[in-house]
Amino acid sequence: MGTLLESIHSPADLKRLNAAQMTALAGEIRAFLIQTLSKTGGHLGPNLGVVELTLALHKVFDTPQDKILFDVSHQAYIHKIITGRRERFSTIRQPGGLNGFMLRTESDHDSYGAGHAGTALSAALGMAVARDMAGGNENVIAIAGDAAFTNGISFEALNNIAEQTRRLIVVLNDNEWSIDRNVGAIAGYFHRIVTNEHYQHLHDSAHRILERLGGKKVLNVARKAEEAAKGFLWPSMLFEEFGLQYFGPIDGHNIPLLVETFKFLKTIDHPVLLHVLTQKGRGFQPALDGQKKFHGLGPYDPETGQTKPAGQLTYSEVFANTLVDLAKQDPRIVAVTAAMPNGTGLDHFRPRHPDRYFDVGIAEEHAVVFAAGMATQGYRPVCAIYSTFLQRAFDPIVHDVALQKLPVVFCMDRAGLSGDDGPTHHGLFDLSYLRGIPEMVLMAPKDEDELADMMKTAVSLDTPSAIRYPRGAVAGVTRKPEPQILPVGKAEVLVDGSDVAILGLGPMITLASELGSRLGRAGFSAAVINPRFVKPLDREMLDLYAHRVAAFVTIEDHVRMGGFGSAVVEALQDLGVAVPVVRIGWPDRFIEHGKVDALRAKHGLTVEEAETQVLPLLAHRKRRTLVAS
Ligand SMILES: Cc1ncc(C[n+]2csc(CCOP(=O)(O)OP(=O)(O)O)c2C)c(N)n1
Repeated sequence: MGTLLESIHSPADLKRLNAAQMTALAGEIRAFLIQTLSKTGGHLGPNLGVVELTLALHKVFDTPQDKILFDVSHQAYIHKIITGRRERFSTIRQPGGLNGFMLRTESDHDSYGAGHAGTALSAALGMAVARDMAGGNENVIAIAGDAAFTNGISFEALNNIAEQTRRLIVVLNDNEWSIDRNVGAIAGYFHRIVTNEHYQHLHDSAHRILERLGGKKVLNVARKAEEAAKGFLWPSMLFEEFGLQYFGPIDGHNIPLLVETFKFLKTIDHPVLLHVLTQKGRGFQPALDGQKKFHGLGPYDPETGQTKPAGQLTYSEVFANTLVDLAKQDPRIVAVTAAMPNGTGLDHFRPRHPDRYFDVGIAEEHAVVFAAGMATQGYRPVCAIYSTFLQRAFDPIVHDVALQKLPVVFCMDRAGLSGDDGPTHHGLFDLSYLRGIPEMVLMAPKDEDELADMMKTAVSLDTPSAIRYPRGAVAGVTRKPEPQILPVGKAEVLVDGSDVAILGLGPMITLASELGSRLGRAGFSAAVINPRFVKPLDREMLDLYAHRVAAFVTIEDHVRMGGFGSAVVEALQDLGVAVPVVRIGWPDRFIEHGKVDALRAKHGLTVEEAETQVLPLLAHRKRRTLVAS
């Protein structure tokens, strides 16, 4: 670690540095980030892009009194380093360590937590209005990437800002990338601004003016600053129409320029938007060459950027390959992503069916209503959206898809615990929020072969449907040559039994089988069942076993409340049978980040826990005598 960086324990230490030292510090921080994240993994590219921007912000503003909000907040690592977390930084995303996003409970300097895109402007406006009401004087600054402006909430906030407050600073951090290339008209608009020759000229002269004035230390005098600013002021119609004075675009890697600009913006008594141009991955050639990969990744070689060769096939890949094949057979199938072609696997679909691939930007609500519109015209839209991000689209799923009986398919990747990313990214609520929606068919495959079957089933239905599958490697089963349509609402009994029925949802079937074997070894007859459908539930199967077994066990990678186990309890109640149900799932609290296995052990999603709970319920069942083999 460099010596300047070692001296930084709080923003006050940064404030003592001069411009040259800050520039040197930026270099040290880049080296530190590249080294540290090579071991932990994380959002390297976005953070390398905002080193100077974050240093300038902390030089000029005083957190925690002033509020700095990062949209998504995956790019807040430098903020963490500056605000007293440098020594713990090597624990980032590690169990018990720093979270990869801003977290209000982690530091007073994290004024607002995030993980989902598009919230910074609205939250900042809320804080600014609260300040105004209290007669406070603090500054509120929202930093949002260019892709955050593809999100509706950002525009809902823009529509509201000028009407609500006179003091708010919005920083548009424009690097032209989302995770993939940014898409849509707004991205095109930003691109035209930064490539416009006239702008380029203004930008250069602004640079010179500010540097000159900065040297004379006059920019903190508001009037003169305003005069100086005229040189680089260029009203961008879009933001000016929203009532935000637009400044920029300026070089987001020039510390003196950024510092002087922020000093000036601090003095302005109306909402402003500063457009800064940054380079994602700056200072690390592999990240510049591989923007998508280095947006967020696991450990890598800090010299070459090389990562371990891809291991086992993932559920996302099986989803994408299957969709490519299904789309060959069925011209009605179209694929929709909300800025996640890479994560969902749809970047594999894109070149194979370019006319039937739609990336709508970070806009999950729009994605779903758009899909509904296509479905009214006879298409079979498949929306590939992570479980956690689909939460955004709850109302469109109810109002636009289900109520209108439209056959939209939701393929919910990352359903279940996401691990290192933590609570903003765990997909633990989808069953709860989808289960109560009439018309919806809800499925969870036990392995990759069944995922393909469920996709084929889903596109054959005339109702909406959703399939949940986890992050990461598939089970590794032998695949059928062709997927099959499954009978809707029918479970699969893998092992019959008469003392206890164990229902393992999706890949949790492996825990169910293990529990079945243990109980078998303890002398009980355990049925192991793959439910396949959370809705409609296989009531016939439940009725059959309810009259046979002493207890059910349900195991799901989902919150217990309102999840699959709850559905089983409700169904048994409706059937008028009183058989106890041991429900294994996540408790009613937000689960921290960490390794999946360790978190399962901590929160009781284990075979041992299930066994402990179920054994007393089987006490009155006579154990079979085991014949030693
Ligand atoms: C609602 C929602 N959908 C999708 C994502 C996944 N996601 C995380 S960062 C990101 C791109 C952000 O791009 P930008 O705001 O331009 O910031 P940059 O990474 O380029 O600095 C996306 C799509 C998310 N965090 N939230």
